[in-house]
Amino acid sequence: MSIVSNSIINADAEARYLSPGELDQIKSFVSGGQRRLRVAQVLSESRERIVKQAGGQLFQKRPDLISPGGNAYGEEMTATCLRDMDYYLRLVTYGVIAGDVTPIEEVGIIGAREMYRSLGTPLEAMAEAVREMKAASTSLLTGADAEEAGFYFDYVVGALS
Ligand SMILES: CCC1=C(C)/C(=C/C2=NC(=C\c3[nH]c(/C=C4\NC(=O)[C@H](C)[C@H]4CC)c(C)c3CCC(=O)O)/C(CCC(=O)O)=C2C)NC1=O
Repeated sequence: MSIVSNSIINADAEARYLSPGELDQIKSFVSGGQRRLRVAQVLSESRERIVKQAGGQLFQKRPDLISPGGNAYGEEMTATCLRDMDYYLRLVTYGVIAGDVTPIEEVGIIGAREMYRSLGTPLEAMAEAVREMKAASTSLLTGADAEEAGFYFDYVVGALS
């Protein structure tokens, strides 16, 4: 789940102390802690704005999605679509905090492609939605913070593509 718990589980399985290499990795995880917390906080606090802005961009590029016959057509379906975007934004904040994609993968990626296929939700449009959230988010962050968040958005885009 995170480098700390993984290292401890691995070390304890062999009843040994953490190795210098593991301690180095944990040191770098800890020293990036302030940044990860800051990024997750910005994303959490701005979630409504990010989803709204990204949703607007998505439907402008893909009006077919909210037109009759589109997967997100109608008030209820559009709301479900925006809800899914919020789900992925939330999972991105988990990844940022953990410094690891595993929490995103376990909750939102495994089985997701099959699920969306069965719902008739176009995967490439779902990936585009996440790309738009990345754009909306990284405009609220600077430099290394934007890069940190960008890594997790890119992971979701790649995994849904
Ligand atoms: C946290 C992990 C998690 C995920 C990821 C998740 C996704 C998820 N999205 C769903 C539906 C849906 N998802 C969408 C999303 C979209 N349609 C589009 O055209 C767009 C491309 C896109 C928005 C960007 C829509 C429209 C539905 C409803 C489809 C339907 O009921 O026919 C459903 C079916 C059940 C329901 O309606 O709630 C699930 C399970 N649920 C979870 O618990």
